[in-house]
Amino acid sequence: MTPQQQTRQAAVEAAAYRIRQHALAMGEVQGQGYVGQALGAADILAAVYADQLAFRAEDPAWDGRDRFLLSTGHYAIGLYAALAEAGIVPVEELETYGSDDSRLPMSGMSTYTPGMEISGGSLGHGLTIAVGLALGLRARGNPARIVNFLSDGELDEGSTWEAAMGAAHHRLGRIIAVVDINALQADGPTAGVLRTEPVAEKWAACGWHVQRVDGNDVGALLGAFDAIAARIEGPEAVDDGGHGAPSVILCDTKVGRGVPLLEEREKAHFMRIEEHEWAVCQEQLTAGYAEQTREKVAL
Ligand SMILES: Cc1ncc(C[n+]2csc(CCOP(=O)(O)OP(=O)(O)O)c2C)c(N)n1
Ligand SMILES: [Mg+2]
Repeated sequence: MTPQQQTRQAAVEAAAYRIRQHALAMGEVQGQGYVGQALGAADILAAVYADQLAFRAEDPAWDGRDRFLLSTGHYAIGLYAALAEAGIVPVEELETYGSDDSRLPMSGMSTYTPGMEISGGSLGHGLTIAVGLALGLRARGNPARIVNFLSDGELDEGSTWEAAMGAAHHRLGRIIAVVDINALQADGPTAGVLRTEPVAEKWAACGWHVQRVDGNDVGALLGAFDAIAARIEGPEAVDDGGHGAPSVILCDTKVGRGVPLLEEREKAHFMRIEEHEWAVCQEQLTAGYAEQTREKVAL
């Protein structure tokens, strides 16, 4: 790894750590919530917001911004943490998460929160919106990219696959789907709810450029985004004014990642965490990050 790559990766890892800290702090206000998903997806959100997306913190509606669509409304806690890290939502506001009159409701609402592009509580709609948005942006000559964050549960939805076929058919090369495969859904393990594997082959059959990575490995995530950027913008680019195969990054992640106490929870979809456990969670998170940083220095 070059020193530049090291610096870049360390910056994203630091952002992921702060996103996890924020998510735990928000969860503590309510005593419960979708904390496991936020911790699991923190590395993806950090790679997106600290490294990939073009945005203006002071002008979230700037027309040149890349669009980040959170299909999974219940992951909003993770996105609020990332928006705070990005400077779009004030850090002090995070403690209002889930309270009456807060701009940060438990399920993501585009009309409430700056930087929240869509309301995503009804699963399986993010990619359909991405298709319409990509067609509209291309028609207007706007080269913005659209990153749609999906969960593995959303692969149970027919609308997701209709949109996947539509994106490939219309050659919407500026769409990047990022799927958080945490192997979990509300009713239990994904493998038991509906067998969606082999997932990579399904996306490929729909006409997508497919990569599958460890979604808790920042280096692997950045590599996957770089490969997509090369396809869209580099000297070898196959993207012709926004016409190309759309890209998907399948991210295998661990619910509760970074906090061993939560990684082992059985009822992980909606976690209830005892009052005395929150401090333990923050301590475990900090200890893990310190360890990770020390290992990097030793290498
Ligand atoms: C269309 C639709 N069907 C059902 C639900 C109810 N629901 C809420 S979360 C969830 C689990 C979906 O799987 P996933 O997003 O992978 O869950 P997680 O990884 O967060 O546990 C379900 C079925 C919903 N919100 N929308
Ligand atoms: Mg899931």
